[in-house]
Amino acid sequence: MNNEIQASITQLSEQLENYNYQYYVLDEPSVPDAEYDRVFQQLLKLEEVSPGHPLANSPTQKVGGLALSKFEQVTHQKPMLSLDNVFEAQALKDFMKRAQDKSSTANIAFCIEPKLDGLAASIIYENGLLIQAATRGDGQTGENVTENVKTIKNLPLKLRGENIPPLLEVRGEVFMLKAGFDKLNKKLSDAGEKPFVNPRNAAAGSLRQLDSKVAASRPLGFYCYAVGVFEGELANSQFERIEQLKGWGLPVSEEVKQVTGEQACLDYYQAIGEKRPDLAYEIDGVVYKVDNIALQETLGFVARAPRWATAFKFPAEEAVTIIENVEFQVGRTGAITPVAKLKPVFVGGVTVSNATLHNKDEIKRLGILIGDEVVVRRAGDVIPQVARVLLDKRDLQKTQPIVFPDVCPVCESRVERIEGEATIRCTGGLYCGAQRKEAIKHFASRKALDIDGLGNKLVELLVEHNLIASPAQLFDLTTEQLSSLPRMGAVSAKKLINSLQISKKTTLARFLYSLGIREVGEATANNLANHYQTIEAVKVASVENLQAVSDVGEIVAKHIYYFFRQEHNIEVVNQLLEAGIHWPEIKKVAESELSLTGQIFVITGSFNVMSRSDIKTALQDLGAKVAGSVSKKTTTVIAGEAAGSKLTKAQELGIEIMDEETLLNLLNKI
Ligand code: D41
Repeated sequence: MNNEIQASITQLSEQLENYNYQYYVLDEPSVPDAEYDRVFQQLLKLEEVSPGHPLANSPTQKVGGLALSKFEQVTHQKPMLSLDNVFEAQALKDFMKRAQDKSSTANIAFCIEPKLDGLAASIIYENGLLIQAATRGDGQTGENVTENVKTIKNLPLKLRGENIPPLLEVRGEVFMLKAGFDKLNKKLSDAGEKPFVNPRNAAAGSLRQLDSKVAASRPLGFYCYAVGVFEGELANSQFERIEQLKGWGLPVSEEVKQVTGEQACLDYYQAIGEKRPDLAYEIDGVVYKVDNIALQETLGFVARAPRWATAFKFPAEEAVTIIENVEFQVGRTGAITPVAKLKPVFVGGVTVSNATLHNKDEIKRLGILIGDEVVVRRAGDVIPQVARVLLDKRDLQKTQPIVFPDVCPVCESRVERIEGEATIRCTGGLYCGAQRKEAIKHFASRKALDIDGLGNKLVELLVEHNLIASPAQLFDLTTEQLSSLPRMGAVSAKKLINSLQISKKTTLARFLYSLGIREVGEATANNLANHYQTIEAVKVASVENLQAVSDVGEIVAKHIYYFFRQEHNIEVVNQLLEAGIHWPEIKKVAESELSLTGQIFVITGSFNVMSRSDIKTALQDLGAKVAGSVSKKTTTVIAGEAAGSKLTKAQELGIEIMDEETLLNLLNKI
């Protein structure tokens, strides 16, 4: 073969090996993907026309190719031992003490590694070239998975650096990256195939693909954690050996540490546990190894596990239990959530007896029945979830479907499910015990009845002391009742009674807003008030009729309609009116005369005659929308004094700009 071509193949191979090393091992990409692809294609072309190529360890071989009909058995030259476990700090301390007692040195060091949740494999390099990879199997014999392992992105097909041993067997864990796992499962589901239960199963499934092209498409990674057979000299410390492997371009976890002392060992466990959710791969504990290799040999092994290493696992995040019942919880805003009542089970370090089921869609997806055996998952501090049902364990005699309530379990108001939303909600906002606090806070808030001195804390106190159960009862409060509350003096009590009195004089728009009807904000309340002018007219309006109001679509119309069909809500509205809430009659502006309908205003700067919120209300009363920022859709910007960036932007976009005086004239004219 042409020497020049041979030289190019060597040069391009080295270039790609460097790119791979920088990208996957050092985690420092040196060139854009396109550059990598270009060099890769160049090498592919040369290899195609060169006899004897591609070589088994060419970078082009990392994409897979060979499909096997079965895997060959491989006998490990040195058995792959298993790992002992400890389940509590004391057992770890005992392990450390036993090792310390066998040593003449004080404070022996430990090499600490995260316990990767994948599967163990052995990889053999001869003269720096990857020649064989095998699964651990039973520790004696495994399967030859060389073709698949060669496709693992962060694993070199050729070692680099100085003093490479003529023979080197590295042992480590094959795992799947968490992000890649989610993507893979989505792809599998979309293709109608069964998703994997967890990244470990996905890694195992991928490694056992007979077609190495499939394995190549899977986001697998590998980290070394030990050396098997080798020829040549290696360091006499576990940690330093790991460093040596790193020096030869082999991937090792960044979290491997050399540590002395009980406390430091326990601190590591704590720290990595906290870091766990942020790691790119799953770990299920920490592995502690005596660092000194000579001491490892002194300690030897029992049965099939070394006495010089142990794993301290995190509490299991999954456990099996039974769904004894499903209850429905009403949230502060009326959302009704199904909650599984579980036979208590220890999971994620705590005993769990409830798990959220989210909504109807989730229950359908999981296919849960009451009485089912399920896998419950609690990872970190998140709420326990039902991960899956054990269908093979289902006993049809003992299971029954989950029935959603038609009425709120707290107040018996009607329950609604809005199209396009998964959650069901209680419609008894003003009346429902679960929603009382929020409803009254909203009622008293600044944009609603604006009851001075009635803050959120006080509302909570009033409800908790059973002094009020609905907004209407606010107006029956007496100074004596209020003074009986903690940190409430006679003066504050009187003041509050006074502001309650003042708040009774309001506007229809504020009143409508204060009722807390879903999706009826300030602007919609304004539009409703202008359109109907009286509360009686709003109460009786049909869904169709409501949709004639500017900005009210079918969904909002339904919210309003159903709100006024709830007996309890009507009761509260009537009580409020009886308590003396009133507003000035509205001068009807015919809809056709609403000259600002469809226009979008932005208000900026400060004003002399009208307040910003008065301007906003005035514009909204005339059918305009008032937005917070200037865009191409903005019709007019009302600019007061010291207007800033919004004004500049309006000028740039050529939007009409109006000063306060012009606005006042306009409002007077209309
Ligand atoms: O991360 C792991 N899963 C891990 C597994 C690790 N960091 N170190 C390990 N060390 C060993 C010995 C001490 C026997 C060399 C291991 C395993 N073994 C192991 N993995 C599966 C079986 C044994």
